[in-house]
Amino acid sequence: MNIAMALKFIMVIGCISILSAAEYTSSLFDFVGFVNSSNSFFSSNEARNQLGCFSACIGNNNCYFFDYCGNSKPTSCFLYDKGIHSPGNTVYTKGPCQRYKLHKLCENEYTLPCRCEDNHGIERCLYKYDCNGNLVPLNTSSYTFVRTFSDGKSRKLICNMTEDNGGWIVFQRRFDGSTEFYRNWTAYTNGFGYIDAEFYLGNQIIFEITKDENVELRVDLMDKTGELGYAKYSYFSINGPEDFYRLYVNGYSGNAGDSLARQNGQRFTTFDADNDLKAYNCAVRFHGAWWYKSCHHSNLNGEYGNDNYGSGPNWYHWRGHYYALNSTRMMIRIRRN
Ligand SMILES: [Ca+2]
Repeated sequence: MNIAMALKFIMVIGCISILSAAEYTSSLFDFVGFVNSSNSFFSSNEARNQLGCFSACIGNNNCYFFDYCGNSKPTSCFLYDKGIHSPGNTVYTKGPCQRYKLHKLCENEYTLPCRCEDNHGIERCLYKYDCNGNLVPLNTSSYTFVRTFSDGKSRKLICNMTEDNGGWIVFQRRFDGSTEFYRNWTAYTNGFGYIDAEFYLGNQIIFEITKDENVELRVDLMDKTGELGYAKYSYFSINGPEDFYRLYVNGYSGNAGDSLARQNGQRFTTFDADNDLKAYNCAVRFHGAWWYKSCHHSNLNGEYGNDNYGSGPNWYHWRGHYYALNSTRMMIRIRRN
């Protein structure tokens, strides 16, 4: 074994020691299904167990799939690449082998976890993006940072590094009702509140952060019993002030329901700036400030603790219009791939 090989071996083993076998299955590999192993593999090993097979695949830079055949004697492990040695697609509910597929490469995908890569002797395994686009270790904590915007003011921003692989800039947060959210157009343009308490970052700030980027949105909710819900959108943008910060979202996923669909394509309205489609001002009627249409399925800037129809911080598809949520958080992430 030469020195380069020895180093690589040590790095691979180092990577493996971080996770248990079970964690490997869920974090580094997707279970594809049961198969009859095909003969297109490029490498085969005797593997005493699944972990041995995981390790064999991780340790081989060409491996993207493997079949672990626990019933054959000796138990064996077949490795496949992404090219001519790719496995077939026939998957059964039962079969002699279990097929696993490796997740995407970290260099190409912002979504982690990722494969261990030996890049000119530098291990690039188990990194994630922070809010400034830097690759940082997976265990990096949330942090605050300062950025200056077009109004000349510096603002402290929260980078959430723990939720959903991190890299999220938080732009709205409520959890105790200590900050007044019934505010005018100027307040919602420039932001208000305190970064370590409740706040709204400001539509102009959100616009400036996101205008030249591909951005996703995450909305986190907590009800009165502490139950958590979320809604994630793979596409988020808002227009500039000339179009009253009109909202566009798409690509919903989550467990709280899509309560922004109705607000999609709408302009922002505050009590002193009626840009909604209703004869009256929806911000006044529902004590908030939002991308109202006529009027809303969500109202996260509504009055804290107000359970009257549509008036509290509502997320209609989760807890309805007569339910003020205890906590809300909205955050954006720039897609790095
Ligand atoms: Ca109106």
